[in-house]
Amino acid sequence: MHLSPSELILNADGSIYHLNLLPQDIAHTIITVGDPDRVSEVSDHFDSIEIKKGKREFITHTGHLNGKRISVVSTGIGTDNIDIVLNELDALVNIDFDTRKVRKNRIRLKITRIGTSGAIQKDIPVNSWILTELAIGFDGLLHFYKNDFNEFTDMEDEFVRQTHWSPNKSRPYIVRYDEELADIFGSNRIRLGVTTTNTGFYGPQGRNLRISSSFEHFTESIADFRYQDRQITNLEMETSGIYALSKLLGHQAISLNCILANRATGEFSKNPKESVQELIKFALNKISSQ
Ligand code: R1P
Repeated sequence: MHLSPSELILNADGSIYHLNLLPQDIAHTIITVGDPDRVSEVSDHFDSIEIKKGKREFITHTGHLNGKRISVVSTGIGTDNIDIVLNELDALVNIDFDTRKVRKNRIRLKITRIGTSGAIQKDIPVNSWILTELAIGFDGLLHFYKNDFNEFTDMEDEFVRQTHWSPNKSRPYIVRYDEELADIFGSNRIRLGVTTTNTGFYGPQGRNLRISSSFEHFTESIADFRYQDRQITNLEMETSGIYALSKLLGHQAISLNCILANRATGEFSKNPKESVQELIKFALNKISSQ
């Protein structure tokens, strides 16, 4: 099928619409970060940088570390942006921009998110790191794509039941990490977690500044959720979208989050920059030695 100019939008130089990248600009090993300023905090560790491009919040640096070609891309905040970034990264490798047709031989990207997040269990210290084994999406992005995800229907139903999830809200969906990619990050500093992703930072994460969240005691309620031996560890705004679209598109993805806040104890990291920097160094070391 030939994709029309309104569906596959290319800029005048042939680059993809939002990311502003040409197919040759990205590596097959990708790191995503939320904050555009975090891109250079990652690429500062590269041995060499070959490309620096960007548009809006989507900044990309591609370079080499220990002989490995790596692209670091900022997604900005939220799964609405993840929809753009994942589809455009996939188009860069799996759609021929000249013929506007999907390529027969698909490329599988390895995608690692290095993000920040808030813990909801008291025993998870600030500045610790969580690798998301299961992502629970409250964002609804998956529901806009045809899918046959049913591995976690029972856990989703149980979540809805235990938390009295309102039918006015999108049904939570659960997606698992890529185990093979996760294996490279083995370390006793990493805790495997169940991460919830939501569409906002205040009401959608149970924060009440001047207006109240419609879900009273939100963090306490989801912290109390139990399914077999699982409990929810942390909250952020991208992981479920990354896992869902990676699975649908055939890419491998994992999400690492540095815990900056603990919502149960009310603490916030005193050294967030250093803490994230340590996670970046850890992740780069593992990724570049593969
Ligand atoms: C909110 O402050 C942002 O920080 C977290 C959330 O997921 C959200 O994007 O992640 P990043 O630091 O990766 O952006």
